[in-house]
Amino acid sequence: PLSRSLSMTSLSGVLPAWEEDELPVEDLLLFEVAWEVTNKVGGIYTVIQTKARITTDEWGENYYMMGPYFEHNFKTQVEGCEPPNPAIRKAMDSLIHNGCQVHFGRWLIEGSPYVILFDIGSAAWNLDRWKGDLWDTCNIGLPYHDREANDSLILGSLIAWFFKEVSCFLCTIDHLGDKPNIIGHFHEWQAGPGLILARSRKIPMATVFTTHATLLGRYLCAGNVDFYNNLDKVSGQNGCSYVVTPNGLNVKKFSAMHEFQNLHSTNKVRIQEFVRGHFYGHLDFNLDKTLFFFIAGRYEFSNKGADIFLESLSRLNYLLRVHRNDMTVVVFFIMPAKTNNFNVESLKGQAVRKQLWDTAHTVKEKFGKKLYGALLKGQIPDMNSILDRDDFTIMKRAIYATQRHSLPPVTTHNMLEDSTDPILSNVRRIGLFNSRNDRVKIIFHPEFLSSTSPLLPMDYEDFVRGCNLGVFPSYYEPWGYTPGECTVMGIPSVTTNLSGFGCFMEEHISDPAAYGIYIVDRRFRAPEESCNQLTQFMFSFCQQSRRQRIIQRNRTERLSDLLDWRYLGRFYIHARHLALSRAFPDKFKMDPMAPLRTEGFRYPRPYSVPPSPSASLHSTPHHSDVEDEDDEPYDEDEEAERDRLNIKPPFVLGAVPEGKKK
Ligand code: G6P
Ligand code: 1S3
Repeated sequence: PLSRSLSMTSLSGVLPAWEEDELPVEDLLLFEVAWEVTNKVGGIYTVIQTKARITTDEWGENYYMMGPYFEHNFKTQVEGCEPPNPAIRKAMDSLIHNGCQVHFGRWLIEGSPYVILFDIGSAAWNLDRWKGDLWDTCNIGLPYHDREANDSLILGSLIAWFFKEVSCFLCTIDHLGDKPNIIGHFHEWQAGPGLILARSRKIPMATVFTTHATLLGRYLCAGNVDFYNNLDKVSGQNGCSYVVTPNGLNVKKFSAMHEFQNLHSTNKVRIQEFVRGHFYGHLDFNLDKTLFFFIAGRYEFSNKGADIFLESLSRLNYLLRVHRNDMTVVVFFIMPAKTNNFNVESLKGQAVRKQLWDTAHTVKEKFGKKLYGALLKGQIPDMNSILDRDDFTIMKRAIYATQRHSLPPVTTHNMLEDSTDPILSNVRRIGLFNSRNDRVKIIFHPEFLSSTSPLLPMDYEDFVRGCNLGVFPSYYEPWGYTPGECTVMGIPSVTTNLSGFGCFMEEHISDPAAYGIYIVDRRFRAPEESCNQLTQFMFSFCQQSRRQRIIQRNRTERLSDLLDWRYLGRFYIHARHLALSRAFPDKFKMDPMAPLRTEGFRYPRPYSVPPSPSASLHSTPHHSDVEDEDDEPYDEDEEAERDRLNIKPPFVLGAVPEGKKK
């Protein structure tokens, strides 16, 4: 049989199971088009790359990704091979025969999907003609010098041409109307011309367009349109249907809770080492009572909420001081800006730390040998003479090297636009200069992290694991991967109800803060109130004991199933069903009574959190000021099991090829 029942059981036993008839993928070809296929620019790359595994699992050899060809990307990420499908070989040959370069291979990521990559440069000589075509068919004109728009038209024209060839070839082998149907799924405006041209040329295929709202959304939202609340009215005269497709991740589950907790611990030690160097000579705070917060992403100061974050940090600093709280918060800003390499002071800090370490090691070795020698003779060594004059000299020299006459720097790099940089300007305004009295310290690392850095040699994932809280109070964020990445690693984070992620979590979790998802209300509150709310979240976080943080991390990690593509992939499946039922209504029917419904499913408040809202702010079963308190028996697995039994959610989906219903 071409169709069998697809039963997506819940991953953890908590999430809703899902029953539906599978599409006859043997009779279909799925092409997904994006500028970021094998080409990392931003979040769309993460969508495409992490989703590949579940899509290839479902579609096997009938799934192809398409995008632009860049020699370096191809050489480093793709294994070239022959297309297994004759229709694709034929279509590629036709383009190649006409002077355009097309490359085929397997993308070396999980799932190893096939990729078809089009060389924009090789086809650029057609640009004027293709601009004319676009104008003639849909009255869309492109500005002469707009390189991005021109490239997207060339890619789109090549792709529409390719689809035309594939569909012609399929017609030639069609006997009894059994040729495979094509689905083209286009991501974001750069892939848009391909969709427009394919539709205007009436190529028989089902089409899906996903906006990640990087540009289209920004323009729509910039006007006076309440975009997200009026999606159904924005669809235009052709009557598109829409599905909101939350972004997932490829979740790596550990078999035991303590494994990801250990990763937090080991990576935190690495961050502590860096901090020891950065604050040399000013290390008058207890690293065991220091929390690491961070914000990371594209440097869009107010869109990403760095503005309200800084303001809230200034208030947090005040609160920690007046309450005589003994916690220190070191906050990292990881946002790339124009720089001229690391600054001397930051590099010197790490050199000084290393020198102190080497000195301690040398003295320890000598000390150890003398101690060992004495014990062999059956003696306890004289502690007053076990270290000699030379030992004291090298120790004193090392300590002298730690003297500094300036405060630990706020930024790790030489900034090219130091005086106008928005983060630095605001740091100057609020006066958070890493002085001794400040309980909140700032480190601005204006470059993405890398494990090969001489300063902070950690990749982003390890860094996130070592931190205590990610803070992403975005103002404009269609989805926002950063808090989701924290969640799947079991690290609590702050998000907002103006981000897709925040809205999704708000919808599906009864007490998000208890699970380590703090959602700042930037939609219905004035900026001043949002700022206070963010300050309060951070201050409450600082008041938790270590044990409470550990419990909260366990809960955060438990949400990761909700963000796994194995669960969220169903929204993409739904979109494809919908497109097929629109393009080929005789063959694919969509059951109107069975739309995809997500409402109704919610993670309940954790079993151990008292029902009062104020108590849940602390997100903890037993609030305490004592670090490492461990006197109350507490069974986290038991809590997880109770939560699981507490949930009975429904999930339905429909779009079933005619005659193939069960
Ligand atoms: C993990 C480790 C513990 C460590 C803790 C630190 O849970 O398993 O050994 O004490 O992290 O947590 P903290 O919230 O203080 O960084
Ligand atoms: C967009 O990238 P951005 O940072 O311009 O697409 C991402 C992937 O869908 C999304 O996570 C993000 O919110 C969007 O804004």
